[in-house]
Amino acid sequence: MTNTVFITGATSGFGLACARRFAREGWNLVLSGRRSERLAAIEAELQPQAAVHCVTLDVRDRDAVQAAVAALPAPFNTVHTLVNNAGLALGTAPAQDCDLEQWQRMIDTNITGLTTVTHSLLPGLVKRGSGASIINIGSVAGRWPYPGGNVYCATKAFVEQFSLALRCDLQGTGVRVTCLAPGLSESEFTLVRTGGDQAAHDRLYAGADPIQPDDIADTVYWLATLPAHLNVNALELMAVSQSWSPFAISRK
Ligand code: NDP
Ligand code: 8X3
Repeated sequence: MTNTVFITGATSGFGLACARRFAREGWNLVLSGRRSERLAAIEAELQPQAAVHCVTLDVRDRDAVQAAVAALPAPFNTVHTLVNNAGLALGTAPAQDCDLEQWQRMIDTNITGLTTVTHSLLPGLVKRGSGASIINIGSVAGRWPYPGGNVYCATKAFVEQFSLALRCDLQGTGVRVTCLAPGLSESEFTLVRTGGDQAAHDRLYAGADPIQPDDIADTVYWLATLPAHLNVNALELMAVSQSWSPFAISRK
């Protein structure tokens, strides 16, 4: 039977690269995101290689997520791999200057959305059993705090601990869970974070040879196709150009 992958946030960046990678391998694809015109174009692009089912979906909308999963037609209703990728950062200001609305949107998307999608697909994944996978896109931001990261960092820390705790509950089912935590990667992420500031995007990635979406897609595909007895619990990826800085110390 051909395997099916369900990818959230498939309209750009990592999610789109994953869609292309799994399509190349002939998997059935369930692709979701809010921008339906992009989904339609991606469906047209990938359909020659794979069966594609697109769902215009805001992961923050619990009813819509549950309805979309319940309405998956065959063969898309036997999901083997869930890639929980939809997410965003908003703003880079210190916490004391942040907009509460932006904090709420990050929590609603990166935490509530990810858990809602997971909850909806879990019964089917457990039925699939051995070899089924949940691949959650965390971030180095979930492990390493940085100025202006505040709520974004915290949402990604949630993703990692939720992934590990899920493994405990899925003990004996054969379902695997991985938190994949990338660092600096070039996508629409910085445009979204800065409200469309192309200069900020260009500055951040200039000369840094950052991770590319295809690097993440290759890693996600590798995780999904590991032998069924192996689970990568957490995997952190950085561009060689990125590492850590010393602690900040303010002095009197
Ligand atoms: P992009 O902005 O390129 O892609 C984000 C995707 O998420 C889009 O497809 C977008 O689709 C989707 N999305 C956002 N909000 C929602 C929503 N409410 N409902 C459904 N889909 C949504 O960024 P990346 O590819 O870089 O980001 C993918 C994931 O990787 C995110 O979780 C991000 O936090 C994480 N990450 C990114 C890193 C980076 O440096 N780029 C590094 C580490 C982790 P649409 O707008 O159509 O809904
Ligand atoms: C995105 C990576 O370092 O910009 O999760 O927060 S970072």
